[in-house]
Amino acid sequence: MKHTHATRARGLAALAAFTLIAASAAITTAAAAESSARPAGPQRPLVIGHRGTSGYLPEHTLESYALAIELGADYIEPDLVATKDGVLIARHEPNLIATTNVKDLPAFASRRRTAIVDGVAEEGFFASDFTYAEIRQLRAVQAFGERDQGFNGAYRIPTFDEVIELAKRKAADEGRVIGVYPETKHPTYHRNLGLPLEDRLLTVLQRHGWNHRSSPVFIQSFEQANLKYLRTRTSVKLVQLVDADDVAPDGRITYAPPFDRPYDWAVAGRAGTFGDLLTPAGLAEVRTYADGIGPWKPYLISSACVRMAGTGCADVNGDGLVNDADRKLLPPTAVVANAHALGLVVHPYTFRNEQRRLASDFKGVPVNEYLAFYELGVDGLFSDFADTAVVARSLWALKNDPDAARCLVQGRGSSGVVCRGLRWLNGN
Ligand SMILES: [Ca+2]
Repeated sequence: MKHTHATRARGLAALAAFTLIAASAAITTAAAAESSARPAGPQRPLVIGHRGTSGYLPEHTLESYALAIELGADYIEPDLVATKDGVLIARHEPNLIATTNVKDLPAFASRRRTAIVDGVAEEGFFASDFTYAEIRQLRAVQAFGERDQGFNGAYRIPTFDEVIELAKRKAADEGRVIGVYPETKHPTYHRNLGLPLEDRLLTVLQRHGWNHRSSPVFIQSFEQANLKYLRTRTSVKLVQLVDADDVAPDGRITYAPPFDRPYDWAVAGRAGTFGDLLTPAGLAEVRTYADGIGPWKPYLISSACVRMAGTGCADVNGDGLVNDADRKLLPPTAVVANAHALGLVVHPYTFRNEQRRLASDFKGVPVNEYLAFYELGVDGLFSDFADTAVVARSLWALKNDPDAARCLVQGRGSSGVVCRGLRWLNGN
């Protein structure tokens, strides 16, 4: 999960979001009068609301998750870290400094310290130094400087319990399945603190009746040993995340600590890189304990500099910045096909609307990136902007489902079944 700099295009994204909210509200009202069932057609890829709809609202808040659902996400994605008293809360990192207002609260000034997370020293405020009662005093902030800061301080930090309760409540409201896609963050780090995540996570799922094979739940991890452990403890679907450090000018994936391999491999002295998990042999190993892979998207379609300047990419679009917009796509890899051959689902991350994050081939239109990956056959994807992912999926359905256009215009498929609206196009 790369964090680079630059700004642009937020206004356009916000305008698009507003238009889509208005449009989908009208469609939903019309569809509600008559139940609809989707005729047989290609399976729709899942839209996973990454940290909720973090493109618009501060990540990992109930509001961010709820908006993702309203915009059409099938799953919401809480990252999980543990408090001092062992409560699982939704945060991207144990360090709270970038995603909350904790540094502005004098009561907690003395909690500031340096900690080692996966071998890297970080300064900040760490969840394991706070009780859940104290966490409740914090408020979330937008972690990406180029995104809207206007909701900073408005929303509190939810527990995993609350995230599941929200998913169930919204599912009942909307009459469709809404799942959760929790990530165990830094499992080795938490285990070393005496706050292991795995059994706590299963206890919460059990409490809500979601600790079984058919639960709308995927558990994800960048580490491997804790997924193997979870496989012995639960039948819930498991996903191996596959990270890397960067992409070289020629499109090769690069590896540097701590993004070179699962951290439990580093601790155990196992050599190799994340990329080893995606070779045929690596995928076969993943198949022994997991149901799918969550690869960083360059593993599926990488990109190279359009033109070199020194040792990096030239600023070919002349905007004074060097980023993905100065790259061109390379042919897709065989990872999707190889994973599917073993029965593994493929859910790449992370899809984002900002212009600087889009390869030149996409011509500044985020929908084009989604279409490329849907066409490649992914089973789902993680998006910061669920509405864009959903609209792109509607277009994909129109291209790939012979009944989709007929349904869109006439409200009935060739079999006579009622099929209307954006929700039908999206398979729910
Ligand atoms: Ca540029």
